[in-house]
Amino acid sequence: QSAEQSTDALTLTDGYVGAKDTETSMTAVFGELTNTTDEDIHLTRVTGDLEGVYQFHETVDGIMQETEDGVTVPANGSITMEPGSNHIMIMENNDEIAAGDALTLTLTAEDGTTYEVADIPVRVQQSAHEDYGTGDTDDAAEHDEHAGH
Ligand SMILES: [Cu+2]
Repeated sequence: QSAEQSTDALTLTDGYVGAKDTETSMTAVFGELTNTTDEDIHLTRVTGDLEGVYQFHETVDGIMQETEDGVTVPANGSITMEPGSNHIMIMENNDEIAAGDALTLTLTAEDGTTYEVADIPVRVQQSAHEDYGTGDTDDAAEHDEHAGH
């Protein structure tokens, strides 16, 4: 009666969590999520052992948003989560998440099966997750600064 738990069906390759300090309340999880089974896995829920609210996100026209219906990892296939594209968002976290820390994710499928992905390392990212977008705001700010001279 309790949901089946599987650890081998879904694997995360090159997975990492973006490091952050206490000034930022959000970060994200990236990597290649691979389905080793012969059936699609439709994930509808994600939680983790670091504090926060977890969501599946996608990026549409440079703006990230929660996906409407979780994420489907195709049978014997994979999805790539990377900055500027799909990712698992961690929000409302006010702790420092630093290199050396690790995250365990619990992914829950539509049918109730849970998949645990343990020991995802925290890594300092080259460019901040929230940097992508149109860049319009940055440009405007820069222009204003120059206008003052
Ligand atoms: Cu996001």
